[in-house]
Amino acid sequence: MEKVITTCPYCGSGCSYFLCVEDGKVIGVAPNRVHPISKGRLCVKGWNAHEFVHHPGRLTKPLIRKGGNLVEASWDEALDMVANRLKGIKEKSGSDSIGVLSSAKCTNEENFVMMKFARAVIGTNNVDHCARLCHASTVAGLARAFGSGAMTNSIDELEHADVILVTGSNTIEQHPLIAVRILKAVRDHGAKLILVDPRSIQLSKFAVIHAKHKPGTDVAWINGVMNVIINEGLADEEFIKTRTEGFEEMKKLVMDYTPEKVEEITTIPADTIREIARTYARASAASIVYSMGITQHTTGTDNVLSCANLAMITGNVGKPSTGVNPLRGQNNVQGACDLGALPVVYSGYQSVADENVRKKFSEAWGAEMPSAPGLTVVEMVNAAADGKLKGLYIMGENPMLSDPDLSHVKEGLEKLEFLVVQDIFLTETAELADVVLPAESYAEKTGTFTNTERRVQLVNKAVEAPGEARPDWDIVSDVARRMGYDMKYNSAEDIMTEINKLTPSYTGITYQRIRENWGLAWPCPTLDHPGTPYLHKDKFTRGLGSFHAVPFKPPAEETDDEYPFILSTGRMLEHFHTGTMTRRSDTLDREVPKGFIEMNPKDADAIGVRNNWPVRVTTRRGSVVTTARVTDGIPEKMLFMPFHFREAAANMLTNPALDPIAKIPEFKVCAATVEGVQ
Ligand SMILES: Nc1nc2c(c(=O)[nH]1)N[C@H]1C(S)=C(S)[C@@H](COP(=O)(O)OP(=O)(O)OC[C@H]3O[C@@H](n4cnc5c(=O)[nH]c(N)nc54)[C@H](O)[C@@H]3O)O[C@H]1N2
Ligand SMILES: Nc1nc2c(c(=O)[nH]1)N[C@H]1C(S)=C(S)[C@@H](COP(=O)(O)OP(=O)(O)OC[C@H]3O[C@@H](n4cnc5c(=O)[nH]c(N)nc54)[C@H](O)[C@@H]3O)O[C@H]1N2
Ligand code: SF4
Ligand SMILES: [Mo]
Repeated sequence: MEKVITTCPYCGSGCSYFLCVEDGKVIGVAPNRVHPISKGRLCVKGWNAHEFVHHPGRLTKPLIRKGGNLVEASWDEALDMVANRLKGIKEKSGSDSIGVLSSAKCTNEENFVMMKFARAVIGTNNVDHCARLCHASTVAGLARAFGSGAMTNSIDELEHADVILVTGSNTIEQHPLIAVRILKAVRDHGAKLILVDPRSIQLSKFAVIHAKHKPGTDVAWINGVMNVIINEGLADEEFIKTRTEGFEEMKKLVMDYTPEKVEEITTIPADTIREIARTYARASAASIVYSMGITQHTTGTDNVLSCANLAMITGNVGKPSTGVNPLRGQNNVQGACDLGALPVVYSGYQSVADENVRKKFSEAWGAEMPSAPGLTVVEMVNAAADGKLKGLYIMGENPMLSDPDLSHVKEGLEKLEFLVVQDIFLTETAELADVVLPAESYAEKTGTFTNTERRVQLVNKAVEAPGEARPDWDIVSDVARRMGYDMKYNSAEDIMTEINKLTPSYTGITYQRIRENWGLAWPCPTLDHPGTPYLHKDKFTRGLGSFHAVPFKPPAEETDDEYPFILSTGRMLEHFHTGTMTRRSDTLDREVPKGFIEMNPKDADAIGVRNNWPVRVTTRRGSVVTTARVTDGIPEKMLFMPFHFREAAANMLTNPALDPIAKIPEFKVCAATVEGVQ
């Protein structure tokens, strides 16, 4: 048996393991005991990350639509069709009538090639990916507050914090191997865990304080906590004076948010607000950890700015075991952002608005660079529905289950003149495509993923691809060549060499170095630079840290008599996103074979429903039948539904309202009603 070292394709923790290969098949996973994050452990998805690889549903040949059906075609026929149709749309309706969705499941090299394809070949900045649905508000908020939109500290450091404030992150289920570190801090080093989450989650058991608030009221509780910190003299005056700006204006606003007023908005008792303030502010090193409960709101950017305010007011930034730590979700969402699969930046966050940057890329790539900012994910869907976007190339995303308000998404995708989907399975989105291109999975190709702490790690080819599937970078470059642009790479490493040249923060990150070191964290500007485990040490990336006065605003949709429940959506341990991989893994599918909605026993009683009975959930967008999971872990008048299950798709229900700055949809709050089904 051969063992090939690689990086997990599921979450952003970035665990490493060996794929065990026998007779050309991956037959299991073996732990990597010396890896700095996983340290020989994995979660249930990592242990079973070989199972979907040889699933009979893998795409093995290109498909093209003929007479309404998708039928097998040769690569030549399919790629010529993609190139000709995209070229035709570009000539007739202009470059900006085409969009590209890149992928946080794909490698850094593939994201780089895809964003180059959008800009140099199509001539548009319409390139985005699922980070928009995830941490767009983190990127916008932390860039404003600190100058850089990434996790400020490393995973290792969590272990040595005195206080860890977790909010809107179900860490044990969604970032299990990061949660291991939080629990280690609590159990082995006496750290205090403060949890602010509307639901009971597995972390609740370990928290000294668990404040359950009304979803969508995060700005209010954070302002309340800062009100107490200021009034009780717990602020770090020295840090505020020397390292930050904008404090006085923020202080003025925060003075209105007394604990009593905050209790009315959030339902968190005033005394609990005081306790959170004292515990957090008195720590010598306090870390904030957050995820989608903070970001997926129309006030997502405000929520992130509030977290940054709280860290700065107590001087908890730029030191070990402190900081604001957004846990990035997908295996390579950090990398897809770093490599410029975003509508306003090239790789390394170099702005498309900057003439010098455009000139640099234009010279490197021999093509004119577009300067207008591109469309974001939900904007592309809207533009398609309005008939303005005519062609869409989707690599490794499944918006027909992951975008808000699916009826609208379907309308948009069906209206496109041409849709091409490149995936490893025939997804709900691929079913609507004109051409489907079969890609290699992580087990079949080489490249790099960048995890949530900015650590760039290798993915190594373990087995041959099924049928005629090809690596994503190779497919995209082939389309480029067929459109008359000379894009040729011999390997993923070849692409990394170009990334090194054009991306200052990745310049020192070579395959040879990351093979030796279990990865390197960017910024890594030179070949002998050791990488950067924590940011903003003596100086914020933007110079001074910036406080923002953030007033509380309610969610876009509030409850009323017709829709009296707050519906929140999210995830669970055993499944990942739209289920394309986990629902095709026997072990995981057996654990949780179908969808459900969590509801409080009192609410279940009121509509005459028991655990496991069918219920219909309805919002202004649509209706879905699923199964009630009755639990007192969720407060009354709140519902929680995972979005993994196509037959009970949560996004039939969600509100596509966007945060005005980050354009992230409000997946975490909408108004709903629920009834029993006979
Ligand atoms: N098993 C598994 N792991 C995953 C994923 C997966 O699909 N499955 N997806 C990955 C990805 S891409 C991501 S982005 C991460 C997401 O990871 P998380 O953000 O941890 O997961 P979610 O379930 O979306 O929501 C997190 C928590 O937010 C809480 N919440 C709901 N509303 C609010 C609110 O208004 N305020 C606050 N403060 N909290 C609220 C919920 O109760 C929930 O506990 O997980 C990654 N890891
Ligand atoms: N209601 C609700 N909706 C949500 C969220 C929520 O909390 N609530 N969360 C949002 C968040 S945070 C995220 S990140 C998004 C995720 O949204 P998506 O990214 O659309 O969801 P995934 O299921 O991860 O889609 C990844 C696709 O890539 C394919 N794939 C895997 N490996 C490869 C590869 O190597 N090459 C190619 N070409 N394809 C590959 C998979 O089969 C799958 O179809 O969902 C968002 N949607
Ligand atoms: S914690 Fe995340 S990276 Fe680690 S094994 Fe589980 S899914 Fe994979
Ligand atoms: Mo995500």
